[in-house]
Amino acid sequence: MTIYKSSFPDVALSDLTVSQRVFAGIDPEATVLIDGPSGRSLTGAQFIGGVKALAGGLTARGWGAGKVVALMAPNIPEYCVVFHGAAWAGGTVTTINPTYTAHEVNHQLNDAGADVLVTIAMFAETAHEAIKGTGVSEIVIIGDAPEGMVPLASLMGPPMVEQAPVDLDEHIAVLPYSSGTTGLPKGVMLTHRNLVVNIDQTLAVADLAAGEKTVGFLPFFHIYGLQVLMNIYMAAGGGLVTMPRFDLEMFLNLITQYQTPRLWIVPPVALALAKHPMVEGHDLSCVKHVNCAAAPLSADLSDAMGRRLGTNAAQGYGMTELSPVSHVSPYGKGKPGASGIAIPNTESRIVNPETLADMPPGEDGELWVRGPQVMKGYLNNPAATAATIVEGGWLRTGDIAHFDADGYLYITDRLKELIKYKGFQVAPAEVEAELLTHPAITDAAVIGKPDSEAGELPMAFVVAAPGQAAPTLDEVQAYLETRLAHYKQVRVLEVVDTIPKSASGKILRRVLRDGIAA
Ligand code: AYL
Repeated sequence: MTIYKSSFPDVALSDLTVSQRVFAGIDPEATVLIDGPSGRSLTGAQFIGGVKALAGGLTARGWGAGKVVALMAPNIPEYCVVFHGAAWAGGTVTTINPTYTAHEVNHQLNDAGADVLVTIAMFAETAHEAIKGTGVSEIVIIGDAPEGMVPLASLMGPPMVEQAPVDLDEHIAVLPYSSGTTGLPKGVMLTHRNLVVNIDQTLAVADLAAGEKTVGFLPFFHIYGLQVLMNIYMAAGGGLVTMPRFDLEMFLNLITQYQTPRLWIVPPVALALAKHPMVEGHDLSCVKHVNCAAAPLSADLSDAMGRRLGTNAAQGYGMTELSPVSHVSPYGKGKPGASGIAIPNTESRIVNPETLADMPPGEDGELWVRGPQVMKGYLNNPAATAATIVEGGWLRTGDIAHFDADGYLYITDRLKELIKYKGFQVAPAEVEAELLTHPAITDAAVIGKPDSEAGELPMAFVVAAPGQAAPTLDEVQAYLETRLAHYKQVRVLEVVDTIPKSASGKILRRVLRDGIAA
């Protein structure tokens, strides 16, 4: 067995909950949360006070310890109050993409066993539709609530002074969704231990300074925004300027307004920073370090962005199932095309996915990772958990990679089905299942088609039902619109006679991928 160990000394496991850990890094007097568009802000004391008051109110309403709070909101300061309010009360938060259709929200509410749904007025209608047939009886609205819904402000009760007791290794603090290596999106069970150790592992390397501010546009419902921006950055004493949705001009303005030294981005934003003419009109000399993660960033693009900003362009690597960080590029030490080096307490292997033999150094194989940040498992899915976390506690990432002589990780391919559209996960199995409900489609397969802007585009191969004409791309899109969020939409369609499958009936995605590359 060839094990690549982190070059950093281990960090000790701390016995704090995620909220206790984040609060420990916060200066009560400092401005810690700022709503980008309006400038409305919270000090550390206001933030922590809000969390404790909400924890009190959630507990009084029976939505505290042991309950599941579904949080479906854009990035606004209250997002962080609700997340930590539920955690402080001993609950579990499942994070829902606010652009989801009612159909998708309904599925996640049921799968996660949600007890209450917190959202904003803009999504009240979707929420109302989505809770039908679920365990959610009430909808809580951040801001002014429509008739029949509960305003978040009304839940601000007498504060819960102490953290509700939880088992750090067993209690699920957050339940984001990820499709992992195969199949439908699954609830990823992350414990307080997972989240807290990943904060400490990352901060041991990241060298963040208290009092810095960054612009937080990466959605908090995804593990990148949730952990890296919200928890890790705030635990380091940083201030978050939140943006409810990405807008390049506002992003650039906020960077200069708050003199942001570091940015956390995804590849499509790297492309904009490297190429978009709008960047010319802004003085971004305050930016010293840019971390890009969640999807591949080519050495060329990383170089182009670094040159234009006059900064070090670096990558991090990880996945939801890793809380999410396993590899980062320390400050000023990004290597073009590389995804970083292992953070403390983290071991890696590069394994031949068929024979399970370790590959010789420098050669490509499947990346396996072991460390205290590995998830507890997939919710209600022991089979998927067992296929992903194998003997010895190794997590099979489904990514193809190698290490160079300096211990830098290079992700070169993806073994798993997952499609990344602008850094967002699209599970082919989910899109296929929806396509198969279309009356004129008898079989379907979905793969990612390489695209310079989005990274990959969901591309569907469909077989027409006997005696029927296959639907056009427009028809497929109109059909999927009410079922799937925009980013999962089929962007390319090919009608075929059959879908290539193995003897056991598995779609041969590689054959389809090779076919479009030819
Ligand atoms: P999920 N290069 C190539 N592919 C990547 C990279 C990268 N740097 N980072 C992530 N991926 C892909 O759960 C890879 O296929 O988490 C991986 O299995 O939505 C998958 O994305 C995981 O997708 C960090 C470190 C954020 C990690 C993250 C979260 C990644 C997104 C910040 O510093």
